[in-house]
Amino acid sequence: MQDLFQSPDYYQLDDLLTEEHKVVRTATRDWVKKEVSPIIEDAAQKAEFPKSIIKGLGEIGAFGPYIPVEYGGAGLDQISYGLIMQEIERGDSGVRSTASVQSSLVMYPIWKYGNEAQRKKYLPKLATGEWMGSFGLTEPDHGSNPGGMTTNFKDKGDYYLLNGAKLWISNAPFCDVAVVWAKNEEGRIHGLLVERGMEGFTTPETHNKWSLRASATGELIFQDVKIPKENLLPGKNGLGAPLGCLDSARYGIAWGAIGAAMDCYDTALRYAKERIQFGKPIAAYQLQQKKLAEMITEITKAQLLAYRLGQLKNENRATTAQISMAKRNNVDMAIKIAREARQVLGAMGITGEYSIMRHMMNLESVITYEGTHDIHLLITGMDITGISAFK
Ligand code: TGC
Ligand code: FAD
Repeated sequence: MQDLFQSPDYYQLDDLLTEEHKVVRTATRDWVKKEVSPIIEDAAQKAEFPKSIIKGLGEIGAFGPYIPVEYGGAGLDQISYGLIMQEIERGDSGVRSTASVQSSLVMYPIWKYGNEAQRKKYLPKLATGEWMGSFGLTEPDHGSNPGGMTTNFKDKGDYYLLNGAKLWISNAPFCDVAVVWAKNEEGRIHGLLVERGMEGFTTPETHNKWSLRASATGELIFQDVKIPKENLLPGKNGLGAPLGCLDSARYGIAWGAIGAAMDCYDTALRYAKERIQFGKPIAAYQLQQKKLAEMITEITKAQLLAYRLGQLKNENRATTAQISMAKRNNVDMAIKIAREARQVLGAMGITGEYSIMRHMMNLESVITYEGTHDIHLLITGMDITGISAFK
């Protein structure tokens, strides 16, 4: 499938970007066209994560874009990070998932909550993709309510003994290290670095997904796993520690979803101008123009939201609730555009000849993970009323 993507910029937002932002975006876009677009449909059809792209993701700076250079990261600002996520998700949400997890859910907690020895041991290897990471928060009985987790560890003097299970974990089947959130004997949540090869640690893959098929999802199972004491993240504990990582990943998704939406819009626009019915291109009919005009309007609004959030992130002023609003709005926008774009293509829209159906199915995961659509609405509700409606 030839990748003819042309990025929409209806409000000339490029004027707001620095030269560095544009260079980073172009490099990522070119890489996605060359390395992701030609193989992704096949990978998704076969439900295989394309491991061959890991090295390239490291080379373009997609692993730890904002992590300082001294630890192997790219040392970029938050808008560059967002643009990288946008361009990768333009190719596929599953590939963006791999980059999000590695950057914001594995490298970020090691950088923010780890000690210097942990930073030096893990971050450079994670930045190149030599090591891959996963993030274990969700459990079979605790999804939206991670504070109820039962995975636990006991202090055995020389080591910690870890027991429990995590479910729905991106990258789990092949991860070299997992950042695992578990309760100590007092019920306080801590982060532990669990390495592949530790006795009692297994990572079975979850099969039969209709969504995010080019991303590997699995379980993290701990049966009396002995964790060296130096593998505990010392810098922060309590539920706020994993939730702090989610702020960073959700921010990346707010940008990423725009990429998926842009790809669906661009595909539908091109198709509508070429497809002739009743003697005219279907783009000439008002019903199709309404779809396309609404798509570009929603994409433009989402771009503005993400850009402003990026500015606030750069100034360390973005709140959890602002990030929730952008994640929720932009993923919802993308999924609606995917559904409309699919219809513009008629029967062709359901085939793997075009990316739309793959995006549409992927976005069903994106609207659920990192906090569901409902949970983000409740976060906004709590922020504006001061009253929690979760419990
Ligand atoms: P609540 O009582 O509100 O808060 C507990 C403690 O956490 C603090 N806190 C935060 N700290 C830092 N950053 C944040 N964003 C924070 N939000 C809250 C809070 O101040 C409190 O601190 P303290 O010291 O008073 O204890 O917690 P709650 O139990 O009522 O839950 C709130 C809720 C529902 C919003 C939260 O649990 C939530 O966000 N649930 C959704 C779960 C979720 O998003 N899971 C994602 C799993 S990872 C994933 O999906 C990866 S997919 C990756 C991919 O493939 O791309
Ligand atoms: P539930 O929490 O059971 O929710 C079910 C429904 O109830 C939802 O519609 C929800 O909105 C609603 N609901 C729940 N509570 C309330 C409430 N208080 N008020 C109103 N409605 C409510 N997790 C990780 O830790 N690491 C990962 O890498 C990871 N990767 C994932 C990859 C994929 C492909 C998927 C699908 C999920 C992944 N997750 C991961 C898990 C994801 O974060 C959870 O699925 C998500 O947080 C929701 O949890 P749940 O599926 O248990 O749904």
